[in-house]
Amino acid sequence: MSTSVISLHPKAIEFTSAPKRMLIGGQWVESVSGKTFTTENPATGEIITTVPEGDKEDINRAVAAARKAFEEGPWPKIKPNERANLLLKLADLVEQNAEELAHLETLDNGRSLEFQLKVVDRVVEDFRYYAGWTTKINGETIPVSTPGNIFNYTKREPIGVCGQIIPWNAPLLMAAWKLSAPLATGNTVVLKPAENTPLTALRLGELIQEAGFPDGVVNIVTGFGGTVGAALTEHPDVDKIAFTGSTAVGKQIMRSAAVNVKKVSLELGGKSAHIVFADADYEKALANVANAIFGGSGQACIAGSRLFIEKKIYDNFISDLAEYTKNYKIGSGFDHTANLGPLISAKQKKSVLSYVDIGKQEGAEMLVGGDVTEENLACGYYVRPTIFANVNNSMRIAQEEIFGPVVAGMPFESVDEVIKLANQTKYGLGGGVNTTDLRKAHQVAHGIKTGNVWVNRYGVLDPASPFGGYKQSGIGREHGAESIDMYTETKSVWIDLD
Ligand code: TXE
Repeated sequence: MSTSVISLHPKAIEFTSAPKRMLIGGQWVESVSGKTFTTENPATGEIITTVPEGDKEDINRAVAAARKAFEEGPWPKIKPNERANLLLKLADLVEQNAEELAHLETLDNGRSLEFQLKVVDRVVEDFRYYAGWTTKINGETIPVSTPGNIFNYTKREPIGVCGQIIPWNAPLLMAAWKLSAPLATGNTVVLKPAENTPLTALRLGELIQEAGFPDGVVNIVTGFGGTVGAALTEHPDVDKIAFTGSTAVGKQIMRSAAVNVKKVSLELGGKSAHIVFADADYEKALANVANAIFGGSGQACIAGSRLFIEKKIYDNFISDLAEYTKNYKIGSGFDHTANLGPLISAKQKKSVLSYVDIGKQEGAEMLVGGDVTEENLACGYYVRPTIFANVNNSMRIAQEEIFGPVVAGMPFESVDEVIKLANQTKYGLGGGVNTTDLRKAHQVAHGIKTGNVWVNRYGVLDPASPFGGYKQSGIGREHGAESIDMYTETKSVWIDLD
């Protein structure tokens, strides 16, 4: 092993040394069936530990615990400032255990330790931000024109039991997003982590208990999407489902949620356009473009996977991008000299490489990339940063979410043309513009149909600013005040003062 590789944190070793259990009604339990499955390190293919394989019966128990906590436990009587204190305590505990959480995340998900440490900071921010909201969820008094002496006001009330299904590409961050706002607004939760990356959610469960959340307020059920995920979505006693994952599963969830007209919010896939104008700061744009697609090996819903470069600089820019990334060091997230980590699984690697083949068959030109050849990386799930030139916007590699380090480069000549090209997709999650011309920046920002647009710095996020997608990239917005709306019902109260 090279000396640049950081050793696993002792607390992460301890956490993974025993088979894990899941959290239901304040107890750490095995699955009802007793079945387990394994989670593996994508950098090596090695098994990390075993996790309970939940099923319908486990979901029934978790939903019952969440319902009880919502209706009868101390939770409904807890004052808003006490909810804030619990969230603040949790934030402190996450901060105190940042190293361990980051190590567990790199181990389970593959992305670099340096990145995961920054993610933990964002998780802390998220809990603190929504702790602040608990005491500010006001209703309104409404001057109605109804005949008589009527006083009308509104109240914001929690929805009830929320089923929160999260993916593997940002497991801890997504767990935080799916817990902070619903808990701040007084809901109870059943959280289902992705089967590939259950570890940080389970550790977070321990911290939730340590913070003092009442039993049943947060339940965590591990298992597969087709069983645990489907059971949660179909459950008649779940009031809301929030899901982050593929558009295909998002559609299925909408159908299943119809059983009892659950509230549904979805954050789905993307095929975001990243635009480079000739007037952009060239070096900064190169780094920005590379980071937007190769960060996390392209496994980001907002990945800047369609690259539009102004024709005047197209040839130079795309070949410089190829040069820039050719020397990326591929390696484990624990190797602090590596620039690009593994994909999540053998299945994901196969799928990404199949798109590389599709791109070639479609007639696009692969400038760099493809499979790794180094023997020491053979057991992990690595794919090189892959850059395609001569892409047509209607090709599959320009239209389908690859979720890997593959970018499709295309030239454009005018602002109107690039806005049109950027919008030719079923998705609408992110988009980026690199320019020093404020006018062009605003024109593109207004013209593209996406939930987020970044000018000169791709992918920045903050808990105060809404995040979500247009078109088939989703329904609803997480973060900011929009999440408060999403996790509350509005009640209108009418009082006849006569
Ligand atoms: O996602 P799934 P997968 C996209 C990306 C990727 C593709 C496949 O394009 O290549 O999806 O990844 C749970 N009912 N994104 O197969 O299946 C599942 O257990 C209820 C984009 O891993 O959508 C996991 O917890 N739940 C995305 C979660 O859904 C179900 C992030 C996501 O898994 C379910 C991940 C079902 N029937 C993948 N089936 C993003 N927007 O960031 C699965 N799940």
